[in-house]
Amino acid sequence: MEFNFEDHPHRRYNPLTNEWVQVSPHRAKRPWQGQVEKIEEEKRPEHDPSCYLCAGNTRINGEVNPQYTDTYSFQNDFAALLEDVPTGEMNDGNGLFRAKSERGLCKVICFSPRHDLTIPEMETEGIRKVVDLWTKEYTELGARDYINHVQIFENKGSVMGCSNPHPHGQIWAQESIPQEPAKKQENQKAYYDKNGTTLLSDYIAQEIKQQTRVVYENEHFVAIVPFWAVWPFETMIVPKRAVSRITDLTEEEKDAFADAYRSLTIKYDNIFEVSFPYSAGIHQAPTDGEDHPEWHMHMCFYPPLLRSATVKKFMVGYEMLANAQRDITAETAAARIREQSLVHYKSAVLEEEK
Ligand code: H2U
Repeated sequence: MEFNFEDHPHRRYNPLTNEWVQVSPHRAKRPWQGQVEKIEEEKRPEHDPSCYLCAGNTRINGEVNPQYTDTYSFQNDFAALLEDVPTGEMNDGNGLFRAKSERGLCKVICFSPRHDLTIPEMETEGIRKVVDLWTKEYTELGARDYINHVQIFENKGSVMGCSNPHPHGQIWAQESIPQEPAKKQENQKAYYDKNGTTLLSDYIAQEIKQQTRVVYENEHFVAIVPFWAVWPFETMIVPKRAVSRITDLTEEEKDAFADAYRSLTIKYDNIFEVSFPYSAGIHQAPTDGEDHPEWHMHMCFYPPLLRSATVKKFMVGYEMLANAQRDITAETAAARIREQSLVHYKSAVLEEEK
């Protein structure tokens, strides 16, 4: 019997994080007798008077949101990071009890005044305005001399802990470079120093040639299920040019970014005909005043759903105690995403009803 990646258990390597994932494709063939039902999604109004993020409404702390027409950002009223923190450090000497003060700030980014929309239901022009706001925030927050990292992210869906269905994301900006981007920085730097090219430009060149894990592509961006994906439908949107940070994208590339973000999330929603939950975020160069040619920015999507609108993957047991693990291969997941229409299932229904 000869080994093949489609049928036999194996491990895959993630060169960005220097971590491994256990892949068990043979398990995906086991019978499934659990739920497969669709869920009824509540119909939301365009403006909800009780929503803290809608235009003109009063937030919990009494501040009133302006009558914004596109995007709107504000400092998180319950920020996890604070600017005004005295500097302090603790180290017991042999490194067993270490702690360090951390300064930073958190913002909330409203994607649209429309309470009833999500990114895949917005027009590309509207999403482009979100990209523009991310660019502005990265620039302004990163310009503060003590801010060395700006983490842009979106939690979509209550299953991901999102507290409000109004389309929004967050930004946490801070002194230290957090662990995930720090790992990626180290590995990208080692690769760049050795090869003189970014790890991701060499990687996506091969992905584009092979096409097996590509789920969407336009002139400037490619969306792929990475070879080393952990979450069942994990993807990554990567600019084709080696761009270190969002502020280095050309106007045309920003349009292409918005298009890729929209197209990928439409396909996601169409898989189970449900608003597909995920945590997504941009990994890019730190704002520490250095050039960072090794960094190739990318946006990661980590959706928890596995088999249906309600059956999600749990990162428990072996994953918690030993190693990340997945059943369906990245190639099978990619084929499933790729085959989805670029017309959102809700607008397809509307078209049919006409
Ligand atoms: P999440 O739904 O992704 O948790 O984001 C909503 C954020 O909005 C959350 O971090 C903030 C919460 O602290 N928020 C305010 O800053 N002001 C409010 O009036 C309500 C919610």
